[in-house]
Amino acid sequence: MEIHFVTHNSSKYEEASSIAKEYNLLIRWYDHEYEEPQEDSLEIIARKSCSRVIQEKPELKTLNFFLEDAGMFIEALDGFPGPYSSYVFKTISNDGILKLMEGKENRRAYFKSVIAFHNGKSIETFAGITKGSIILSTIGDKGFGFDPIFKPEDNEQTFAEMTLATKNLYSHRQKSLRILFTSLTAFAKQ
Ligand code: ITT
Repeated sequence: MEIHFVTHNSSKYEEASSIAKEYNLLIRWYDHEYEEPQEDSLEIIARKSCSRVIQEKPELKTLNFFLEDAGMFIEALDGFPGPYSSYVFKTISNDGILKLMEGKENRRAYFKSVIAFHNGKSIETFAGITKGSIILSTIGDKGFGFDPIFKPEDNEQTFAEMTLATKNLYSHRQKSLRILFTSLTAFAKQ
């Protein structure tokens, strides 16, 4: 089965590709930058983005593909930036988040990943969550996005200190991807 991952983010593709190999699946990178609809829920954003990319790239209509929308939700900021993570990262980035968190004792946060998979006919969504905390200053130079300020629960390292293989043991994305890949391999065995 040929599966395409529509994303403009090469790090996301590398994480997904590495996990896919564990399931004997090969996923292809479909590099396409699309504008995200602004909505309150990642599920709705992912579904609407699927419909949007099909309109922009009609060849996707008959292909098996998925895309993913992720966000970081900070408890002390009532879930901000959440579904607005992309815009917030582009504008105030990690330093801006650390400023907003100055003096906050509650550092709890979680990452959520929602995959929307299009099987040529319909769209299904799969989600994964990883809880953790926002540290006091950036640490690490691997990964991307908010990785240098996020430390998953029960771990001494931030995502940005981890190798790709280690991040793939803890991340929100590996959780949603594993649900998708498990369902695809179960389907292929039928
Ligand atoms: P797409 O082309 O797949 O949309 P993107 O980088 O725009 O790639 P998202 O919209 O899903 O990805 O991500 C929203 C923001 O959250 C974005 O700024 C990312 O850098 C950040 N983010 C997403 N996943 C992350 C992760 O695993 N670690 C750190 N930051 C992450």
